[in-house]
Amino acid sequence: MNLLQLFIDRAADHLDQPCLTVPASSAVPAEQITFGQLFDRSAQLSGALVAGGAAVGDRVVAQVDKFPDAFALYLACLRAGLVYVPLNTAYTPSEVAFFLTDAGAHTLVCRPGTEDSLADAAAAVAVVHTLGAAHSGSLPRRAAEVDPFVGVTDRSDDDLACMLYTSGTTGRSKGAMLTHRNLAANGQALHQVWAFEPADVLLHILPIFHVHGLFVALHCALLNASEVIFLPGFDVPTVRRELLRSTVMMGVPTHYTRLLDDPAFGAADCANVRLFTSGSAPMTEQVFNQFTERTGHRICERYGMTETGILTSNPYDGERVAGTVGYPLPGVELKVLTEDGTPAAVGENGMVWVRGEHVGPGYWQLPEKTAEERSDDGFFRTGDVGCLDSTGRLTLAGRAGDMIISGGYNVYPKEIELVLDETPGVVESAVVGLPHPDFGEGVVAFVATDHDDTALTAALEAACSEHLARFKHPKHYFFVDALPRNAMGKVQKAQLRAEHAGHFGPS
Ligand code: MCA
Repeated sequence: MNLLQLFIDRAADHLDQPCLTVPASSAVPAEQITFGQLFDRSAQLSGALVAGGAAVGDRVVAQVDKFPDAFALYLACLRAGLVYVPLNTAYTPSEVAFFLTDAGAHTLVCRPGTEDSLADAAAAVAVVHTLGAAHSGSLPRRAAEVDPFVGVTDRSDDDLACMLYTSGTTGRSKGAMLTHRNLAANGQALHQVWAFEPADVLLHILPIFHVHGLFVALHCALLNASEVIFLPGFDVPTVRRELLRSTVMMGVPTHYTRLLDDPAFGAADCANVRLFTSGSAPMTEQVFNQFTERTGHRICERYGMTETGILTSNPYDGERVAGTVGYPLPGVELKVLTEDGTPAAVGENGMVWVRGEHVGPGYWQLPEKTAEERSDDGFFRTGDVGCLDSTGRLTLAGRAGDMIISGGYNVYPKEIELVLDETPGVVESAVVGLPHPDFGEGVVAFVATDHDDTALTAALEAACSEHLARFKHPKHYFFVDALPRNAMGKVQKAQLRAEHAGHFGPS
């Protein structure tokens, strides 16, 4: 079944009710649209995409800001059976070029004003449209000229709905494929375990180009026909103001840290809230406990991945334990295996494997990589290490690889090292994450060189600006004569992390 049909069915009795409310702010105009208007808008944008020649199964890549039309664009793709591929707005033209080519995209939808900088990248696609706030851009203009696409294209559960790129351990990003079934199953499971209620109002503070903001948050709201307060970004005064009439907020740990940094933030701000959830990065027990002390709320930490959606959650009606990510969602089979493939004992760390309807079919056009991370009986190797307690509650201990999570964004050191190593004067580099009070982990680079530090810093920053989204840029460079290596010749990243753990101050 097409996922959009599920949303339309759930909202059938609520078409006149507010769906997305954008409060007045400096970033985007105030706006409110109902469920009926959202679905109509998706039909109009769908009409424009199809008029441009996009056909069922074609990939539509979007790099757009956050406003109601941007969400309608996602639904427009579902409607016409197109595969929606959202991109982080921080990605540079060279990163976008890779995604367009790799996805074999038919259409690019970008921000008004970015067409020129994306012109080279866009040579790979048949159609380029722009989409901006307040219905600006060529896509809305085209939509006004053509007939809306009012039907909902038949899709089987196993057809692709979306593809989201995750950076790779090899430095090459992979398109994680997600089907209509994967998204429907995950949305319904979360809607159930987080006990959505008719009067819920969701405060939406996340970007809508990742699983967390686009699927976890918005699918729950759509399945519940709930109003969403749709903030273009995160700033503490606006969030405090809008929390007053919200019942649910989903965030990453950085959001909670920033709220706690405001000494005036407290229980009165949260009087109407029934649920705070956190994910995308580990939350420290300190932040969890401080939040409880200040507000009386125990944040519900949960765990997921782009490839799988959300896998586990602390209970809604049971004990939410700091530092744990709770129990598998309905429909998720989860096991922890030791290195020799046998089940880990209670409390023993091992690799987390998962299976179920939420788990996507693999990586776009990478059958070998897909097979590498899957067992013969269909379990997906998450790459996360953790242990189960005697009740089946999961605690994560870390990742098998050296991925960094900065403010909820995954950053793969290899991708950055490849850029740094290309810079003249660099012998080699090692990128690691160090504890950071705001972002959880902050990206830093150790650069082996005999060149002048100042000139080299400028060259490295220039190289990063050209090739990498800003959140991936090292926030500090350490220049060294040589990188520490073990007897096998492997760079000792753990040693670098330990020696410089206090660099960004207490975390
Ligand atoms: C912004 N900057 C960052 C980050 N975000 N640097 C490192 N890590 C970051 N996450 C930098 C910018 O480049 C800029 O640098 C400066 O900080 C200020 O930028 P601004 O846009 O104002 O940042 P912000 O609005 O303060 O953003 C912080 C944020 C944002 C709100 C925490 O990063 C965010 O929305 N994170 C959520 C990510 C998320 O949704 N992840 C879900 C992935 P400069 O000043 O040098 O120019 S989905 C997932 O992981 C799975 C499935 C799951 O389980 O959820």
